Amino acid sequence: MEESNILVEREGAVGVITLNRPKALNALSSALMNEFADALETFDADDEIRCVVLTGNDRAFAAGGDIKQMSDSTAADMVKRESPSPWKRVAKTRKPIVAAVGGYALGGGCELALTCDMIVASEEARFGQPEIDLGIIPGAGGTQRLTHAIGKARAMELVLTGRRIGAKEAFEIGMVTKVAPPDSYLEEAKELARTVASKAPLAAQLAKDAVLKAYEGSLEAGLDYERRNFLVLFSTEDKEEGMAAFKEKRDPDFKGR
Ligand code: DAK
Repeated sequence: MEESNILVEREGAVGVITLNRPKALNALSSALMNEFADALETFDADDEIRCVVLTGNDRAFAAGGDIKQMSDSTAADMVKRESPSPWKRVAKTRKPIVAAVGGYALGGGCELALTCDMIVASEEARFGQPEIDLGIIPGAGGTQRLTHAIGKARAMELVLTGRRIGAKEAFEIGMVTKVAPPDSYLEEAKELARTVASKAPLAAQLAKDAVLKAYEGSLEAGLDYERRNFLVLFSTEDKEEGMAAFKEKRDPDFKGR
């Protein structure tokens, strides 16, 4: 039987979702994203669950969108996979979500962590937006949420160079809430979730809603704009070259076509 892409557990009022494609470093295939969005919506509708923890494993929270799936995808395939968009469904969750990031949170993995409401990172966590090395750009909020979180100067550098940063730097620039030792980051994320879960549930949901409103007016338009640019790049030769190079474990030779 095929293993599930996610694991779902309940720990009292805290729902825990674990990304479960360890061999692919939790690459976010469309199947995984749809299962994750379904699980999150189920928790969101469940009065007994008051806060959610999203995690991966110690090597990878998620190393990004599934490059092997995307390398064969045209812009049309990508548009179809976005109707409806699992990413938008995740962003619409009313209950607070804590990301517990153990290892790599790259590309879509970094964007997924940024879509959560707080990030507890292991000292070993690595964040980055390396899409530029594949001939594409972030397509799930990396140009928008990251810029809101850390400012234009730093976001621009990370998005244009693909540089990976460690947990300490991510904390210092305001990307993550808290850094914890590798053997306790998950427990600390759960502890944070239990604290949130002990508060008045409606107040917690409306507090989240109000904090997000601090930038959401322009965020929605920004996310749509980013998604369009992202999808357009799926019709370029550079995207074919960048993703082929990843699969063949070599450096890409971009031609600007
Ligand atoms: N996709 C598919 N497979 C991946 C993967 C990925 N993102 N990342 C790693 N893997 C696979 C590797 O191919 C390898 O598989 P095998 O060769 O064993 O079959 C296995 O996981 C272990 O990886 P490595 O052998 O590469 O492990 P290393 O420790 O040497 O390196 C690494 C770890 C994380 C540095 C490296 O794997 C890496 O650079 N991974 C790619 C990181 C990346 O470029 N991420 C960005 C992907 S683009 C969307 C919006 C957004 C997105 C998608 C859709 N919509 C709005 C529709 C997101 C796009 C992206 O994230």
